Amino acid sequence: MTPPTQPRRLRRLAAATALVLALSACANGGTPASDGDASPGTGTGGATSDVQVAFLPKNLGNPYFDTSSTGGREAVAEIGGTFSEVGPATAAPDAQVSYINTLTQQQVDAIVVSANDPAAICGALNDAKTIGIKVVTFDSDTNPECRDLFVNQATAEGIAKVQVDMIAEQIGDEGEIAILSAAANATNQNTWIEMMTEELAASHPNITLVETVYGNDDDQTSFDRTAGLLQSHPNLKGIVSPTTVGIAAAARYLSTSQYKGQVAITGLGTPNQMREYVADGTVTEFALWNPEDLGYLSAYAANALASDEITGAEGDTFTAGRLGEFTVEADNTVLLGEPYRFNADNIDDFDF
Ligand code: RAM
Repeated sequence: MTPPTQPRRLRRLAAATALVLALSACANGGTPASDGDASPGTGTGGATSDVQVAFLPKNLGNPYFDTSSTGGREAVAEIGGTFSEVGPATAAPDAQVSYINTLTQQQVDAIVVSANDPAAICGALNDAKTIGIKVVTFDSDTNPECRDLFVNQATAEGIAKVQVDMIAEQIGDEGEIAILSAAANATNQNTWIEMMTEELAASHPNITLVETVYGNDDDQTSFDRTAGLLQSHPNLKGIVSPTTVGIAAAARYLSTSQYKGQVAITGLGTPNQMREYVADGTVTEFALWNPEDLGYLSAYAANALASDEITGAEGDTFTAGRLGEFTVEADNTVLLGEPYRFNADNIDDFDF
């Protein structure tokens, strides 16, 4: 990493020294897989900077986060900074704490994190903020006071509604459904589930949500939970999985089972993971946004904060390279767009 020569780093040096000494006794997070310094950028998002941006997904090994990191890496290269990614193996509530502590010791300029729990990482993030590190949540938020900005992939209402609409269409708007979620504490899935439940009650009186189970964004656990749902609920007509890991595991289970074509599976998935199950008729339609754009936007937001271009206040504007200009909305939130539906007619137009 480059030596701390920028004014923002000098400003926080004294505070950092004390905190880093304290943290060094307890931190055992991984060393980031740094890309090293990129050449000064040619991005369209404004001035170049040597910003150090660290991405911290819910867990490693999830193609969704591999894609968001691809976007983050692209943006940081355009800016001329240094990109790194670290993360835990499992999506447990406090599994990210040690990684945040290590990033704080290393005095990166910004941490871009998808939270496994709204509160469990707040202490570590507050330590980072104390020494001037900017904190951007993306994909799955913390409590608002723990970060400077949340980059939201789409409105929670929109994400909930598209999933309810799809399952209603696929089961003829009646019968039993279940939800296969990610980790039980995940901020994003829990927000969407709450809104899906409200939307079902308000607009789909003949659909009954019989159970919600948690696959922890782990492929095997999600596969086993799918089997359990089908055994426990013989009249099940559909499963909604608001996680790319869950929907792919459930589709894989269904595709070789007696339930293929009988029990619908929809929710949020990546086209590359779902392609074979759309092709073989297991899956009719699912939705998502572009995770690469989400990571790209999040990295530009992190740089805008770290370079003091914005503070993250409502009404602040910044340019995110090829995605153009964004305005910070209420609750220090930046919105990427709206969810998009994928089906046999369009899935081959996408590669992520
Ligand atoms: C999984 C993760 C992520 C979520 C997507 C839809 O990859 O749980 O947080 O946004 O699914």
